[in-house]
Amino acid sequence: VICYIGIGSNLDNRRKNILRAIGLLKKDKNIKLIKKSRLYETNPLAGPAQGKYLNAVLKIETVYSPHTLLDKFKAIESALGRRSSSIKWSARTIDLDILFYGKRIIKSKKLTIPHPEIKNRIFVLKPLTEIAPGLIHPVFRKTAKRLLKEYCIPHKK
Ligand code: PH2
Ligand code: MG
Ligand code: MG
Repeated sequence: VICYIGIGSNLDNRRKNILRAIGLLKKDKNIKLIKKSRLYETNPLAGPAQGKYLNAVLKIETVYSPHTLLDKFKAIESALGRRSSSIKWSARTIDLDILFYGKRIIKSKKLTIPHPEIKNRIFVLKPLTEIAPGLIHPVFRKTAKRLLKEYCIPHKK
């Protein structure tokens, strides 16, 4: 199954954290890295005051189920020293989010796919459009490029 993954870091050596996470993903025989966007430096969106992020989006292929993939990502996050915080959207050494899992729409206690915040997050839409401009969001039925364009619409006078 083709999946798109959001990756971000705003603590310690951000670039190193992201490269290490990608290295661990590549090591997994059940995950194939197909494409990766550039790294983007982005202002923190939501949450308490915190430093800027580096963000990227990856295209992978995997045979893991969505929940197994989530568990693998959590294992990589803790291997890279991510501390669990009670504060929502606080600073983190590494964050791996499943954005899309094929065309599947999933709503479980642990997992909402597509990721519910995609359309509100420039730090996802920009790198996603770089690597997959024509990718269609299975809920909104719009391409990544279109969602990026709609993120900020000029207002008529
Ligand atoms: N992740 C968040 C909250 N805010 N802001 C930026 N720029 N990049 C992120 O990856 C990010 C965020 C929660 O996961
Ligand atoms: Mg996140
Ligand atoms: Mg996350």
